[in-house]
Amino acid sequence: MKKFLSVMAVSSMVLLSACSGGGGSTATGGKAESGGSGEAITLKVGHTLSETSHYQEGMLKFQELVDEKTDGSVKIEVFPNGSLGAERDMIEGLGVGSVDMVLTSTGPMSGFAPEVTVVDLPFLFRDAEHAHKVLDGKIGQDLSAKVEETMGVKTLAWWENGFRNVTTAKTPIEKPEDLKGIKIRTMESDIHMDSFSAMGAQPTPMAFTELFTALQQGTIDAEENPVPVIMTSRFFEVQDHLTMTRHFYNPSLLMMSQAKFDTLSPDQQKAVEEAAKEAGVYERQVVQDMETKYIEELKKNGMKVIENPDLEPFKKATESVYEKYEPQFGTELIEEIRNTK
Ligand code: EAX
Repeated sequence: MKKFLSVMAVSSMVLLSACSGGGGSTATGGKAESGGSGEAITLKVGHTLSETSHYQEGMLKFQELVDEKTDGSVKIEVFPNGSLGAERDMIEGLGVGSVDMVLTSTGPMSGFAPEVTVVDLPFLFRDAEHAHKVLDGKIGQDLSAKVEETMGVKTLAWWENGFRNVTTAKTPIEKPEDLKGIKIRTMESDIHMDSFSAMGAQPTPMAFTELFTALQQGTIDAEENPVPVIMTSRFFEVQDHLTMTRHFYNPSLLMMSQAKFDTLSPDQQKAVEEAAKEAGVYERQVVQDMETKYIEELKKNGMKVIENPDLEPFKKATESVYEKYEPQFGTELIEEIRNTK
Protein backbone atom coordinates (compact mmCIF):
# COMPACT_ATOMS: atom_id res chain seq x y z
CA MET A 1 0.00 0.00 0.00
CA LYS A 2 2.77 2.43 0.96
CA LYS A 3 4.63 1.84 -2.33
CA PHE A 4 1.45 2.52 -4.30
CA LEU A 5 0.76 5.71 -2.39
CA SER A 6 4.32 7.04 -2.75
CA VAL A 7 4.60 6.24 -6.48
CA MET A 8 1.25 7.88 -7.15
CA ALA A 9 2.23 10.83 -4.95
CA VAL A 10 5.50 11.46 -6.79
CA SER A 11 3.88 11.42 -10.22
CA SER A 12 1.00 13.65 -9.15
CA MET A 13 3.25 16.09 -7.29
CA VAL A 14 5.44 16.47 -10.44
CA LEU A 15 2.27 17.20 -12.37
CA LEU A 16 0.90 19.58 -9.73
CA SER A 17 4.17 21.50 -9.25
CA ALA A 18 4.49 21.92 -13.03
CA CYS A 19 1.08 23.58 -12.93
CA SER A 20 1.59 25.68 -9.82
CA GLY A 21 5.22 26.70 -10.34
CA GLY A 22 6.32 24.63 -7.38
CA GLY A 23 6.39 25.57 -3.73
CA GLY A 24 9.21 25.19 -1.32
CA SER A 25 10.17 27.94 1.02
CA THR A 26 13.19 29.01 3.03
CA ALA A 27 12.46 30.18 6.51
CA THR A 28 14.29 32.46 8.91
CA GLY A 29 13.67 33.12 12.60
CA GLY A 30 10.89 31.63 14.71
CA LYS A 31 8.22 32.20 12.12
CA ALA A 32 8.31 30.38 8.85
CA GLU A 33 8.27 32.88 6.00
CA SER A 34 7.17 32.45 2.42
CA GLY A 35 9.60 30.94 -0.08
CA GLY A 36 11.33 32.53 -3.05
CA SER A 37 8.07 33.04 -4.92
CA GLY A 38 6.69 35.00 -1.93
CA GLU A 39 3.30 33.40 -2.57
CA ALA A 40 1.61 31.60 0.35
CA ILE A 41 1.28 27.79 0.12
CA THR A 42 -2.39 26.74 0.43
CA LEU A 43 -3.18 23.35 1.99
CA LYS A 44 -6.66 21.86 1.43
CA VAL A 45 -8.12 19.86 4.33
CA GLY A 46 -11.37 17.89 4.16
CA HIS A 47 -13.71 16.39 6.75
CA THR A 48 -17.22 14.89 6.64
CA LEU A 49 -18.97 16.85 9.38
CA SER A 50 -20.98 20.07 9.16
CA GLU A 51 -19.87 23.69 9.47
CA THR A 52 -21.27 23.73 13.03
CA SER A 53 -19.43 20.56 14.13
CA HIS A 54 -16.54 20.04 16.56
CA TYR A 55 -14.34 19.11 13.58
CA GLN A 56 -15.06 22.47 11.96
CA GLU A 57 -14.46 24.38 15.21
CA GLY A 58 -11.11 22.64 15.51
CA MET A 59 -10.30 23.36 11.88
CA LEU A 60 -10.93 27.09 12.28
CA LYS A 61 -8.54 27.13 15.24
CA PHE A 62 -5.99 25.14 13.18
CA GLN A 63 -6.36 27.62 10.29
CA GLU A 64 -5.73 30.56 12.65
CA LEU A 65 -2.70 28.95 14.33
CA VAL A 66 -1.03 27.93 11.04
CA ASP A 67 -1.46 31.45 9.65
CA GLU A 68 0.00 32.92 12.83
CA LYS A 69 2.90 30.47 13.22
CA THR A 70 3.98 30.69 9.56
CA ASP A 71 3.47 34.44 9.34
CA GLY A 72 0.94 33.85 6.57
CA SER A 73 3.29 31.77 4.39
CA VAL A 74 1.02 28.70 4.74
CA LYS A 75 -2.78 28.95 4.46
CA ILE A 76 -5.34 26.26 5.40
CA GLU A 77 -8.44 25.93 3.23
CA VAL A 78 -11.18 23.87 4.98
CA PHE A 79 -13.70 21.69 3.07
CA PRO A 80 -16.48 20.40 5.45
CA ASN A 81 -19.55 18.25 4.66
CA GLY A 82 -17.63 15.62 2.73
CA SER A 83 -17.12 18.14 -0.09
CA LEU A 84 -13.73 16.53 -0.85
CA GLY A 85 -15.32 13.05 -0.60
CA ALA A 86 -16.13 10.49 2.08
CA GLU A 87 -13.40 9.68 4.61
CA ARG A 88 -12.13 6.65 2.71
CA ASP A 89 -11.97 8.69 -0.53
CA MET A 90 -10.04 11.46 1.20
CA ILE A 91 -7.61 9.00 2.79
CA GLU A 92 -6.94 7.57 -0.69
CA GLY A 93 -6.64 11.13 -2.00
CA LEU A 94 -3.67 11.79 0.31
CA GLY A 95 -1.64 9.32 -1.71
CA VAL A 96 -2.54 10.64 -5.16
CA GLY A 97 -2.22 14.33 -4.36
CA SER A 98 -5.91 15.27 -4.74
CA VAL A 99 -6.21 15.92 -1.00
CA ASP A 100 -3.51 17.63 1.07
CA MET A 101 -4.96 16.83 4.51
CA VAL A 102 -7.85 14.90 6.02
CA LEU A 103 -9.42 14.82 9.46
CA THR A 104 -10.92 11.34 9.75
CA SER A 105 -12.25 9.03 12.40
CA THR A 106 -10.19 5.84 12.83
CA GLY A 107 -13.30 3.85 11.81
CA PRO A 108 -12.55 3.68 8.06
CA MET A 109 -8.82 3.11 8.71
CA SER A 110 -9.18 -0.69 8.93
CA GLY A 111 -8.77 -0.85 5.16
CA PHE A 112 -5.54 1.20 5.24
CA ALA A 113 -3.71 0.66 8.54
CA PRO A 114 -5.42 -2.09 10.57
CA GLU A 115 -2.91 -1.75 13.42
CA VAL A 116 -4.42 1.59 14.47
CA THR A 117 -7.92 0.14 14.87
CA VAL A 118 -7.10 -1.34 18.28
CA VAL A 119 -8.57 1.96 19.56
CA ASP A 120 -11.93 0.98 18.05
CA LEU A 121 -12.48 -1.97 20.41
CA PRO A 122 -15.72 -1.75 22.42
CA PHE A 123 -15.62 -0.32 25.95
CA LEU A 124 -11.79 -0.11 25.81
CA PHE A 125 -11.48 3.36 27.33
CA ARG A 126 -12.88 4.38 30.74
CA ASP A 127 -13.39 8.02 29.76
CA ALA A 128 -11.96 10.78 27.55
CA GLU A 129 -9.12 11.46 30.00
CA HIS A 130 -8.02 7.82 29.79
CA ALA A 131 -8.14 7.97 25.98
CA HIS A 132 -6.10 11.17 25.88
CA LYS A 133 -3.45 9.70 28.20
CA VAL A 134 -3.08 6.68 25.89
CA LEU A 135 -3.09 8.61 22.61
CA ASP A 136 -0.79 11.39 23.82
CA GLY A 137 1.68 8.89 25.26
CA LYS A 138 3.96 6.23 23.77
CA ILE A 139 1.08 4.01 22.60
CA GLY A 140 -0.45 6.84 20.57
CA GLN A 141 2.96 7.78 19.16
CA ASP A 142 3.63 4.17 18.18
CA LEU A 143 0.21 3.89 16.50
CA SER A 144 0.82 7.12 14.55
CA ALA A 145 4.23 5.83 13.46
CA LYS A 146 2.65 2.60 12.24
CA VAL A 147 0.09 4.56 10.19
CA GLU A 148 2.92 6.59 8.62
CA GLU A 149 4.92 3.43 7.86
CA THR A 150 1.96 1.49 6.45
CA MET A 151 0.34 4.28 4.44
CA GLY A 152 3.24 6.59 3.58
CA VAL A 153 1.37 9.63 5.00
CA LYS A 154 2.29 12.21 7.66
CA THR A 155 0.21 12.00 10.87
CA LEU A 156 -0.04 15.44 12.47
CA ALA A 157 -2.13 14.94 15.62
CA TRP A 158 -4.79 12.94 17.44
CA TRP A 159 -8.09 14.83 17.57
CA GLU A 160 -11.43 13.54 18.84
CA ASN A 161 -14.85 12.53 17.59
CA GLY A 162 -16.02 11.31 21.00
CA PHE A 163 -17.83 8.42 22.65
CA ARG A 164 -20.36 6.84 20.31
CA ASN A 165 -23.98 6.19 21.34
CA VAL A 166 -26.88 4.33 19.72
CA THR A 167 -29.81 6.15 18.12
CA THR A 168 -32.90 4.49 16.63
CA ALA A 169 -35.98 5.59 14.72
CA LYS A 170 -38.61 3.83 16.85
CA THR A 171 -37.07 1.38 19.37
CA PRO A 172 -35.75 2.48 22.76
CA ILE A 173 -32.53 0.54 23.46
CA GLU A 174 -32.27 -0.30 27.18
CA LYS A 175 -30.38 -3.60 26.90
CA PRO A 176 -28.47 -5.46 24.13
CA GLU A 177 -31.49 -7.71 23.41
CA ASP A 178 -33.37 -4.61 22.22
CA LEU A 179 -30.87 -4.41 19.31
CA LYS A 180 -31.88 -7.87 18.00
CA GLY A 181 -32.64 -7.61 14.29
CA ILE A 182 -32.15 -3.81 14.23
CA LYS A 183 -30.52 -2.62 10.97
CA ILE A 184 -27.85 -0.27 12.27
CA ARG A 185 -25.39 1.71 10.17
CA THR A 186 -21.81 1.40 11.26
CA MET A 187 -18.63 2.92 9.93
CA GLU A 188 -16.65 0.73 7.51
CA SER A 189 -14.96 -0.90 10.49
CA ASP A 190 -14.74 -4.67 10.97
CA ILE A 191 -14.52 -4.25 14.75
CA HIS A 192 -17.60 -2.00 14.86
CA MET A 193 -19.58 -4.42 12.67
CA ASP A 194 -18.54 -7.45 14.74
CA SER A 195 -19.48 -5.61 17.95
CA PHE A 196 -23.04 -4.94 16.77
CA SER A 197 -23.41 -8.46 15.38
CA ALA A 198 -22.38 -9.73 18.83
CA MET A 199 -25.21 -7.64 20.31
CA GLY A 200 -27.71 -9.22 17.89
CA ALA A 201 -28.08 -6.26 15.51
CA GLN A 202 -27.71 -6.26 11.71
CA PRO A 203 -24.72 -3.92 11.03
CA THR A 204 -24.67 -2.08 7.67
CA PRO A 205 -21.32 -0.37 6.88
CA MET A 206 -21.79 2.95 5.11
CA ALA A 207 -19.91 6.18 4.48
CA PHE A 208 -21.06 9.07 6.66
CA THR A 209 -21.97 11.09 3.56
CA GLU A 210 -24.82 8.63 2.81
CA LEU A 211 -26.11 8.26 6.36
CA PHE A 212 -28.73 10.99 6.76
CA THR A 213 -30.50 9.99 3.51
CA ALA A 214 -30.49 6.31 4.51
CA LEU A 215 -32.09 7.20 7.86
CA GLN A 216 -34.58 9.52 6.15
CA GLN A 217 -35.59 6.80 3.67
CA GLY A 218 -35.80 4.19 6.41
CA THR A 219 -33.39 1.82 4.66
CA ILE A 220 -31.74 1.51 8.07
CA ASP A 221 -33.38 1.79 11.50
CA ALA A 222 -30.46 3.04 13.57
CA GLU A 223 -26.99 4.49 13.68
CA GLU A 224 -24.38 5.29 16.33
CA ASN A 225 -22.39 8.48 16.79
CA PRO A 226 -21.14 10.92 19.43
CA VAL A 227 -23.65 13.48 20.75
CA PRO A 228 -22.00 16.40 18.89
CA VAL A 229 -22.44 14.54 15.57
CA ILE A 230 -26.05 13.57 16.33
CA MET A 231 -26.82 17.24 17.04
CA THR A 232 -24.81 19.04 14.34
CA SER A 233 -25.80 16.56 11.61
CA ARG A 234 -29.46 16.91 12.76
CA PHE A 235 -30.08 13.18 13.24
CA PHE A 236 -32.81 14.17 15.73
CA GLU A 237 -34.93 14.89 12.64
CA VAL A 238 -34.88 11.20 11.67
CA GLN A 239 -34.13 9.38 14.96
CA ASP A 240 -36.43 9.44 18.03
CA HIS A 241 -34.35 7.54 20.59
CA LEU A 242 -30.83 7.98 21.99
CA THR A 243 -29.17 5.65 24.49
CA MET A 244 -25.87 6.82 25.98
CA THR A 245 -24.12 3.48 25.46
CA ARG A 246 -20.68 5.09 24.92
CA HIS A 247 -19.77 1.75 23.42
CA PHE A 248 -16.77 2.97 21.34
CA TYR A 249 -14.37 5.84 22.02
CA ASN A 250 -13.75 7.33 18.58
CA PRO A 251 -10.51 9.28 18.08
CA SER A 252 -9.82 11.22 14.90
CA LEU A 253 -6.52 11.57 13.08
CA LEU A 254 -5.36 14.68 11.27
CA MET A 255 -3.19 13.33 8.45
CA MET A 256 -1.30 15.00 5.56
CA SER A 257 0.08 13.86 2.21
CA GLN A 258 3.77 13.11 2.84
CA ALA A 259 4.67 14.53 -0.57
CA LYS A 260 2.93 17.80 0.26
CA PHE A 261 4.50 17.90 3.75
CA ASP A 262 7.93 17.52 2.12
CA THR A 263 7.36 20.68 0.04
CA LEU A 264 7.25 22.76 3.24
CA SER A 265 10.37 24.26 4.78
CA PRO A 266 11.58 22.76 8.10
CA ASP A 267 10.17 25.77 9.96
CA GLN A 268 6.83 25.51 8.15
CA GLN A 269 6.69 21.78 8.93
CA LYS A 270 7.32 22.49 12.61
CA ALA A 271 4.69 25.24 12.63
CA VAL A 272 2.04 23.01 11.00
CA GLU A 273 2.73 20.16 13.43
CA GLU A 274 2.59 22.47 16.46
CA ALA A 275 -0.65 24.07 15.22
CA ALA A 276 -2.21 20.62 14.63
CA LYS A 277 -1.42 19.52 18.19
CA GLU A 278 -2.59 22.77 19.81
CA ALA A 279 -5.81 22.81 17.75
CA GLY A 280 -6.37 19.17 18.72
CA VAL A 281 -6.31 20.04 22.43
CA TYR A 282 -8.80 22.83 21.72
CA GLU A 283 -11.03 20.54 19.63
CA ARG A 284 -11.15 17.90 22.38
CA GLN A 285 -12.49 20.55 24.77
CA VAL A 286 -15.10 21.57 22.17
CA VAL A 287 -16.28 17.93 22.08
CA GLN A 288 -16.66 17.80 25.86
CA ASP A 289 -18.52 21.13 25.95
CA MET A 290 -20.81 20.12 23.09
CA GLU A 291 -21.61 16.74 24.67
CA THR A 292 -22.78 18.44 27.87
CA LYS A 293 -24.75 21.13 26.06
CA TYR A 294 -26.28 19.09 23.27
CA ILE A 295 -27.90 16.29 25.28
CA GLU A 296 -30.40 18.87 26.55
CA GLU A 297 -30.75 20.33 23.02
CA LEU A 298 -31.52 16.88 21.62
CA LYS A 299 -34.27 16.43 24.23
CA LYS A 300 -35.69 19.81 23.26
CA ASN A 301 -35.69 18.58 19.66
CA GLY A 302 -37.86 15.64 20.63
CA MET A 303 -35.37 12.82 21.25
CA LYS A 304 -36.11 10.44 24.13
CA VAL A 305 -32.74 10.01 25.85
CA ILE A 306 -31.70 7.12 28.12
CA GLU A 307 -28.75 8.82 29.83
CA ASN A 308 -27.54 6.14 32.23
CA PRO A 309 -28.27 2.66 30.88
CA ASP A 310 -26.79 -0.36 32.67
CA LEU A 311 -23.67 -0.90 30.51
CA GLU A 312 -22.62 -4.24 32.02
CA PRO A 313 -24.90 -6.33 29.71
CA PHE A 314 -23.54 -4.40 26.66
CA LYS A 315 -19.93 -5.02 27.80
CA LYS A 316 -20.65 -8.71 28.37
CA ALA A 317 -22.34 -9.05 24.97
CA THR A 318 -19.22 -7.69 23.21
CA GLU A 319 -16.59 -9.77 25.06
CA SER A 320 -16.44 -12.16 22.08
CA VAL A 321 -15.01 -9.32 19.97
CA TYR A 322 -11.91 -9.37 22.17
CA GLU A 323 -11.53 -13.13 21.65
CA LYS A 324 -11.48 -12.51 17.89
CA TYR A 325 -9.14 -9.49 17.80
CA GLU A 326 -6.79 -10.06 20.73
CA PRO A 327 -4.48 -12.32 18.62
CA GLN A 328 -4.21 -9.51 16.02
CA PHE A 329 -3.36 -6.69 18.44
CA GLY A 330 -1.74 -8.73 21.22
CA THR A 331 -3.01 -9.15 24.76
CA GLU A 332 -0.09 -7.08 26.06
CA LEU A 333 -1.06 -3.95 24.10
CA ILE A 334 -4.72 -4.23 25.10
CA GLU A 335 -3.77 -4.68 28.76
CA GLU A 336 -1.33 -1.75 28.52
CA ILE A 337 -4.13 0.46 27.18
CA ARG A 338 -6.60 -0.71 29.81
CA ASN A 339 -4.09 -0.22 32.65
CA THR A 340 -3.04 3.29 31.60
CA LYS A 341 -3.93 5.58 34.52
O1 EAX B 1 -15.54 11.08 11.51
O2 EAX B 1 -18.72 8.13 10.01
C1 EAX B 1 -19.01 8.52 11.17
O3 EAX B 1 -19.97 8.11 11.83
C2 EAX B 1 -18.07 9.53 11.82
O4 EAX B 1 -18.59 9.94 13.06
C3 EAX B 1 -17.88 10.74 10.95
O5 EAX B 1 -17.45 10.35 9.68
C4 EAX B 1 -16.82 11.69 11.57
